[in-house]
Amino acid sequence: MTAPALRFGLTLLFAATVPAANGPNAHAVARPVAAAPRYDLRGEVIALTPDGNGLIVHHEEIPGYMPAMTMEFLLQGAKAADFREGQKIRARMYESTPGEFKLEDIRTESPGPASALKSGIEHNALAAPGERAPEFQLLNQLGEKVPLERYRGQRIILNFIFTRCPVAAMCPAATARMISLQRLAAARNIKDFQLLSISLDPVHDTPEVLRAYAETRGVDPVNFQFLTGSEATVRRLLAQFGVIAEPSENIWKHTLATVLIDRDGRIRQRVEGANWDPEVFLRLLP
Ligand SMILES: [Cu+2]
Repeated sequence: MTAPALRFGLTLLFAATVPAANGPNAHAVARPVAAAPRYDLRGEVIALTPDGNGLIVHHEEIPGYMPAMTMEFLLQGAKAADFREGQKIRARMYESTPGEFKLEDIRTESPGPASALKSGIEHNALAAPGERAPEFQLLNQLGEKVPLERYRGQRIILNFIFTRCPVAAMCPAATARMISLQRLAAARNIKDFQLLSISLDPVHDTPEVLRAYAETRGVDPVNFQFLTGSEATVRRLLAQFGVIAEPSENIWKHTLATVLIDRDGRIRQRVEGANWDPEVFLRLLP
């Protein structure tokens, strides 16, 4: 392990294990914010955090301090709402309290080459409400073939996730919202709809992996399927739905979107990110 990686690992360890400022590592907790060293950061906004107070940023290596990674930041002197998925930023980052990182002096980079994340969203025509949802055939978590036509006449709420997602505010939050949507709908006796979560990491997310993921989270399989398929099929669907997933450090950096497909196969509603209110969809499922 290199020295910078070791140092960062220890920082996170302290954050997880030191409960109060009077512990054995009190020097780290009590360190004044003003004294925290600042580091220049370049990265790309992947999403706003679900609470709207921060950004999930995929940043480049910060030499001597931290390897490239995707992580959450609070903001100093800026609001998350000022930023968009896919924006390239430069900022100064610091550890405001152990394990909590902030960005200040954030500048969005001048036009330059268009970000793949941003241009992919903007140039996708099929993802918009009113458009016809693309056809597909995938496998569910039981290994059964699931053609989209199976659900013609029902409403479908569809998103893309991957089971290894390490960013709590991304796929885990999106899946938690899908589950709460399923439970709220059941409590209100709303029927004739399907929740579909397609893996954007199909090589890893086999039906068996998806089944374990669903069961661990208590998903009722009656109307919530996790789907996977060939790499080519999934990449095509991602493009057609305007969701971007790029390989990064053996996982995926990606955007999130959730769409409601109506009984006639047209996209009725689309919400970006993981931070959506289940009521946005429930009120369209009478
Ligand atoms: Cu994710």
